[in-house]
Amino acid sequence: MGEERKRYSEESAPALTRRKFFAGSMAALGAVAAAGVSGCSPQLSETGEDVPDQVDVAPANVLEGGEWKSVRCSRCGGGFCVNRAYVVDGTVVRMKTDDSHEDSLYTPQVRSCMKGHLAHRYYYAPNRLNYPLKRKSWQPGGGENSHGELRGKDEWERISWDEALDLTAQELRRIMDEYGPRSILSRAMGGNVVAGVEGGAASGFNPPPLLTALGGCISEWGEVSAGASTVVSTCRVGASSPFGKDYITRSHSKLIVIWAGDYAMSSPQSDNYFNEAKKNGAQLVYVGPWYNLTSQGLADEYIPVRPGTDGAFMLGVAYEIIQNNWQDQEFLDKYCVGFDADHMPENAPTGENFKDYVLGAYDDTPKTPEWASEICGTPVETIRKFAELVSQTKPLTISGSCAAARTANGHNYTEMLYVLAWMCGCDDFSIFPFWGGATANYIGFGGAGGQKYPESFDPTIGTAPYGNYDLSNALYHEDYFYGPAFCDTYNAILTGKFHHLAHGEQDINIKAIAKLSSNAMLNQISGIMHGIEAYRSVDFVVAADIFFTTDCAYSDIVFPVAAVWEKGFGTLSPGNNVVLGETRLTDPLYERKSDAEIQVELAKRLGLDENLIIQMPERQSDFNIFAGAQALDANDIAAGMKPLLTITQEDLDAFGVEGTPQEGIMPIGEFLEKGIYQVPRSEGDGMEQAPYAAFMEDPEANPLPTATGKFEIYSWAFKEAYDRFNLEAVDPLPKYVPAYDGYEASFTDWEKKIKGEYDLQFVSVHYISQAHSQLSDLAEANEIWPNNLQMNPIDAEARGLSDGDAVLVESAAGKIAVHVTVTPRIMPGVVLHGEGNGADLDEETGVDMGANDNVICGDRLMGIGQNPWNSTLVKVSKWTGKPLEARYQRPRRPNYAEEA
Ligand SMILES: Nc1nc2c(c(=O)[nH]1)N[C@H]1C(S)=C(S)[C@@H](COP(=O)(O)OP(=O)(O)OC[C@H]3O[C@@H](n4cnc5c(=O)[nH]c(N)nc54)[C@H](O)[C@@H]3O)O[C@H]1N2
Ligand SMILES: Nc1nc2c(c(=O)[nH]1)N[C@H]1C(S)=C(S)[C@@H](COP(=O)(O)OP(=O)(O)OC[C@H]3O[C@@H](n4cnc5c(=O)[nH]c(N)nc54)[C@H](O)[C@@H]3O)O[C@H]1N2
Ligand code: SF4
Ligand SMILES: [Mo]
Repeated sequence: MGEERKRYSEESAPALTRRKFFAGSMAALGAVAAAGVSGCSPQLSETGEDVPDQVDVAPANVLEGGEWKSVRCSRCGGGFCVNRAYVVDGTVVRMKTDDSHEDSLYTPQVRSCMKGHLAHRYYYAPNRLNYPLKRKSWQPGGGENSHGELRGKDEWERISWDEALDLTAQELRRIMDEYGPRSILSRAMGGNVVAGVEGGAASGFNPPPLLTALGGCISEWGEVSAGASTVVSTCRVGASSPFGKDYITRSHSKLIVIWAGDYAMSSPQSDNYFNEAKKNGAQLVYVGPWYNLTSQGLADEYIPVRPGTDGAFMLGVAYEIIQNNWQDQEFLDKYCVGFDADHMPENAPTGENFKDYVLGAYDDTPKTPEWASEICGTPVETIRKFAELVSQTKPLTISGSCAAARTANGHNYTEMLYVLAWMCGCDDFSIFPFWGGATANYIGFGGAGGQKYPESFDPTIGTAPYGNYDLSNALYHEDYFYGPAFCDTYNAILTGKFHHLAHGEQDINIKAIAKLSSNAMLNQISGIMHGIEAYRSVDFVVAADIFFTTDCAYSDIVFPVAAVWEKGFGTLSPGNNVVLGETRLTDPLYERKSDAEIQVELAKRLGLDENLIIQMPERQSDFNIFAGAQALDANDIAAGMKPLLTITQEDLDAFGVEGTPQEGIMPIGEFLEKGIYQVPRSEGDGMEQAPYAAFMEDPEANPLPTATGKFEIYSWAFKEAYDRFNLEAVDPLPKYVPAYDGYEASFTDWEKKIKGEYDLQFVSVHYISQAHSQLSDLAEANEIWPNNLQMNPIDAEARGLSDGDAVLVESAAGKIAVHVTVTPRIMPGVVLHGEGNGADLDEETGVDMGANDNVICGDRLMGIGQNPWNSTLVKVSKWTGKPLEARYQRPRRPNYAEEA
């Protein structure tokens, strides 16, 4: 047995006895062992006492007795990738990725990354939740009974499903009757919830149907992935998340500027397209504080810019362009409003124009490269050279990510990125974390499952038919966004006051927190220390998850959830020009139940009509989504969208579902085997995406959906939209404002450059070995890519730190302990760490030994309710506490006796 294997099995051992690990599939193991799959001689005794510690070690050439099934990974949202699982009697023993065809630019293989390949390790990890749990000191009834102060410290006990469901139903009913729907908080943030909870009962911001059926609840609003960018984009561009041109068009760009995003880490498939452009001779420039994987792999030039100062950098570039008259004046005159005095929109109450702002007419501060350099840290010469390059090279692609908008002043990065593009005559700009290019519109998103959600009964909590999510135009509606913003929630719980989107401060009285079929909220939203205090103050906290996450650790009742592989018929998801599908691979192991089942069981106990939760078996509604999928047929583009799948009566009978046979592009059997449908592309195939083509052709006849119908450099609509939040004053022009907790704030004396206590800027990134909190406990991923704090040698030396040292990182919000990597790849004055680690608070010292970024990134309410993660100031010193292990060396497990 090799070293690595030994370590894995040792690590797995304490959580569950290995006898229990595969208790649900002993038959499968028998088959595996008999087939001689076990390359590592597992000892399977008659009694099953000592089963193989892992069965997925078989060399490919001895795989027998099972079949390859296509699954799909959407864990990180950074791609939707093809995974293939070798399944022996319901047990996945090995994984590979898309090998259904030759790889090419036009029909790329949709390969999964390391995290996708580790899906079986993840789903079979010994620290999965298997049984319902109760926190020992908690009793229903509220007040003293709850012993809320012990959340996160208490012991756990394994309880029966009946007990867990009865207790939860009883407590939710009591709180609803005593305090009403505004006392129950449903926590969800949409976004990546899609990664895990498909086929379940609810997703997105929508509260779980159970709570709506019970009478309603409070839910949160705000921004996660997109930072402060959506409202800017809607008002200035006319699209909430502008996508640029498609990847084939982009492969012919001469200059590609990648702003912030790290596609190699967070959207691996995008790298393909950029590589292709490079082969065609494109020059690639990367802009950001970290010489990250994408810049290492692709960039011809790396431009360092401090976090939160991109707006200043771009204003310096704009100044240089204007001074040299390099701007594309024709583009600006024809398609934009507000660039100069001659092209102002009709409604421009301040009367100021962009050009004069840049030249310093309104504030006596010309935005020269020298002015910018002092703020953004980029050498003046680099700013000048970049100005010439970006304005003089066509075709130009500007591919931004919202990481730089996940800042306190993130709107300014976003708006300046657009203005810079327009000054350069560029209509291929995007600002979205993934895909580095347009998602194609030649794929349908699957039919409706057929489940309907209950109406909200209580008019005081919003008028949306269900839930509250309507961000489609990124202009918030007060009726939908009636609860606190993410960064206001803990404050709301602790003070009884919250900031209502439209009506300012209001009263609130949260007594219960429910995390059902939703995200890892306590772990993933800013301000965990504040959050823990808030969680400890309420009567009841319930969480349902597949792992024992931070939310579970601070709950009273925990439900073990069946993962995507273990439930329903399967799942279907659209990717970048592909549709991916998978079917259920295994039955739920142990006592796990699906999210929907849990809510149905609770509904029964609450005397609610279970039809309010689901109207048909999950298997049927999942299948309906497959049956309703549509796509463009590459052989018959003129026909438009067609049903994707051919389904026969025999198929319906074999799957045990109801439906009508239909003619589609490919047989369902073939689709499920390959796991993928792609529209094959070719050069000049007429399927190119150019989001503004009609507008570019004739801007008067085809206006944009902005207030003026044009790209808005001056945008009064933007100012008005921001004003509605009542959190931050903005200008109709893209004026630079230093970020709260940004670079400027790290000084007590800016003129003399005297630093304050928190002297380093902290950046929180999406790390390669983790999908947010998922996989952060998995050794296989984290040993390859340790999630260390990145620090420049200049800063390390000043603090007496060496590579590999353990350090203490402190902000005004909290403290974490973590190991440091000393590297010139990060700018001096900036430190960077991967988000998502499970918090692991040492109660004595108040230090999070799990190194969760949200312990140090505080819950500051600003802008449009974005989490301003990348505007955080910290200080770093050598760790002097007890020896520090990395997060994955201490997988999270509830402490309870195995036997109920
Ligand atoms: N500091 C910092 N924090 C951040 C960010 C950052 O940059 N810095 N990024 C933010 C961004 S952009 C995002 S999108 C969010 C993502 O935040 P989340 O979406 O909360 O992230 P995940 O950790 O992927 O959470 C998925 C949760 O669902 C669970 N799960 C998986 N399958 C199922 C299922 O079938 N049922 C149930 N009930 N649970 C399931 C997983 O175990 C996990 O707890 O994080 C945000 N948080
Ligand atoms: N491996 C992995 N991939 C993921 C995810 C994951 O959890 N793990 N999550 C997915 C999700 S939900 C999202 S939203 C996306 C996010 O994907 P991205 O938007 O790419 O987000 P990050 O990785 O946080 O940041 C990318 C880069 O932005 C830089 N950056 C940070 N702040 C600034 C700034 O102020 N200015 C500039 N110029 N650069 C800055 C960082 O140095 C980093 O290299 O990733 C998706 N893909
Ligand atoms: S983790 Fe993200 S990039 Fe990796 S396989 Fe899954 S969806 Fe694809
Ligand atoms: Mo995200």
